[in-house]
Amino acid sequence: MKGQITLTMIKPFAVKQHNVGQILSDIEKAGFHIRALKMTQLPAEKAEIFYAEHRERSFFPQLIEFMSSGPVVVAMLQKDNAVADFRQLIGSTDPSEAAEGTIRRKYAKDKTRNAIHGSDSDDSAVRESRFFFSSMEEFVY
Ligand code: RTP
Ligand code: MG
Repeated sequence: MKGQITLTMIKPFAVKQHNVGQILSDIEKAGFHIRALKMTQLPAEKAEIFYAEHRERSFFPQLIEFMSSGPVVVAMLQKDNAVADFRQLIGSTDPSEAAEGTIRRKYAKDKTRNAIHGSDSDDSAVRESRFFFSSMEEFVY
């Protein structure tokens, strides 16, 4: 399974803009199988754990405030070469630098309100998937 999994979150701004359906559609059309899916809201303490690697960065407080500001839609996705292919589908962190047709180019507002998260490695994908989902919430169909 490792190498075939990535974890995504549709971030609060995109959820509030009612872009969940279109973003999930883009993801499925790009060949990703939705293995698990839920809507939830992260308390700040949980967002701090999820983004712990950025704890020392200047943007960390802003990131945590934003990520806990409203509901997120979380999905565990399956595809060959999932992590790299998904980061290509979503585009650069800063949407003004994201390629035409990418999810961030289409739905993001700025570097904080950048619409969507994608795991940065296979190890992160497994850790992040376990953070949100139990094995009973995971499906191959
Ligand atoms: P993500 O983890 O959310 O998928 O984003 P990413 O890999 O493209 O970017 P990462 O370096 O992991 O940063 C996590 C989130 O922090 C915010 N950020 N702000 N102001 C800044 O310079 C800055 N740098 C990063 C972004 O919202 C980014 O998604
Ligand atoms: Mg990241």
